[in-house]
Amino acid sequence: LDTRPDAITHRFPPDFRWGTATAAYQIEGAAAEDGRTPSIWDTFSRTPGKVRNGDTGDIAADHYHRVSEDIALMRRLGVTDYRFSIAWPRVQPTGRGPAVQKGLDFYRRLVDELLEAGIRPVATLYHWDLPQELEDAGGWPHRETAYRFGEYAQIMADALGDRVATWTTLNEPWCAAFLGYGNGVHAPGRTSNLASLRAAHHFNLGHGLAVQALRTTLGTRSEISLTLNLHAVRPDSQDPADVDAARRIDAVGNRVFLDPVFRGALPQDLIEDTAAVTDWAFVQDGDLQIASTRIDSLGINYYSPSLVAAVAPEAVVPFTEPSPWAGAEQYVRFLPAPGPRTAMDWPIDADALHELLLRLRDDLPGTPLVITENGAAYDDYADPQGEVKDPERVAYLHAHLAAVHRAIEDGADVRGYFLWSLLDNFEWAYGYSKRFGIVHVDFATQRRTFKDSARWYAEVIARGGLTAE
Ligand code: GBH
Repeated sequence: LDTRPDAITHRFPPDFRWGTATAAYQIEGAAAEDGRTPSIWDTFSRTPGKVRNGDTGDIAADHYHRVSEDIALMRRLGVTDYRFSIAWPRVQPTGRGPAVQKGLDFYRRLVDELLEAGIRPVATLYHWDLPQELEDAGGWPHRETAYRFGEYAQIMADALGDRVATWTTLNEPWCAAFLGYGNGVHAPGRTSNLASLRAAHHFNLGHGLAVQALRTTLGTRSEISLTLNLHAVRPDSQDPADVDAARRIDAVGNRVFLDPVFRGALPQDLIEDTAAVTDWAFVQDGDLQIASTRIDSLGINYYSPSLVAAVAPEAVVPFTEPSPWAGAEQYVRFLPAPGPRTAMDWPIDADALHELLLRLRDDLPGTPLVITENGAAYDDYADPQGEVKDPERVAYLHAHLAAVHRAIEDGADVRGYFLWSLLDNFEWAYGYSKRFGIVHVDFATQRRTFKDSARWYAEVIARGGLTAE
């Protein structure tokens, strides 16, 4: 390990937070243990045709039974922080009423063991696993769900309090609202533009109610945050029509959450773009004020950019396919970005992350930023010595960390980086066919093996920065 100062080409601030990230449904397994009831993802994955190869999260990486082993992996990595999510149906199986002790105990033990290991717990309350009973009662398009979420946040604030360093309310409400209720690629698999917009609003409201519960209970003793998957959207040309196509995606992909949360208002252009879908009458007086309850930082998940162009005016026809872009879909074409791609077929573009961070530096002055997810799926392979090689992942991570470093130099207040993911896991609609881990998981034996990228990340953390490559 070369720790000579002059070997380091990109040195991060000394208090920079280095983490890995996971989510409950993707790693825990134990789907019916200790009182846990089905979430919308259990129902969805058990519905034939929804998830590749019929995979489910029933066992996943069996993390529920391997907490100590997985924390030992993080010790070897040397991470300062660990971002995990809490499965709502473990804690409150019907989404209402008192908590289940055994569910709380699991997360208490996780948090205690992290603290003993000197790793800061960063907990997300909602990474997409809504209790099925709440979906049956109407799900996120239904206003009540936001209030149930606020109550669940209160339960968790009371149970774990400030032993959790950072509380994140929601992970990627865009995916949950627009892939879950818009194009139906994610649970619960509903396909309605109106439902997706109603869901988006109730995520904003539920987020605000959760922030209020956390803040009232914890004051400033924990950091309170929200994680968005912001779309780094680029117009194909500077033609005003293409620029306007990018504006539409920015409105329904990014500002639909950013504006309520940071400005207490819906974007005016989004209201106009979606006029044929809704008049937004489901937004009640005071909702946007609740949504904008002050938070301490913004989490950003970034993987790849989108390249868009305008549909020629004479070609604009009513759109009939299910879409996650309510009100924009008939006006916008998504183009394949040039250049290399990951195993997800997502284009690789670290400059787009740098641009996104500078945009947030300018749009949200005074808001600390944290990269709460970044990483890549690749098919890694074992060499004859059994070492798991993943050079493309190392190259991806190096390029993106260098982009974060450049953004910090340019004045973006980026406080930390969480690598997605600690472990190979259940990759949603792709099941186990895509591997994002820096630790390989053999799902037949649950054996964990460091990939080269894990060794590389441990060196980056130990050095506090990147070397030339
Ligand atoms: C994250 O989702 C999740 O938080 C995490 O659980 C997951 O495992 C990980 O990333 C890897 O997928 O939808 O047409 O705009 C990221 C989901 C994927 C959403 C890329 C935006 C861009 C194509 N993002 N997607 S589009």
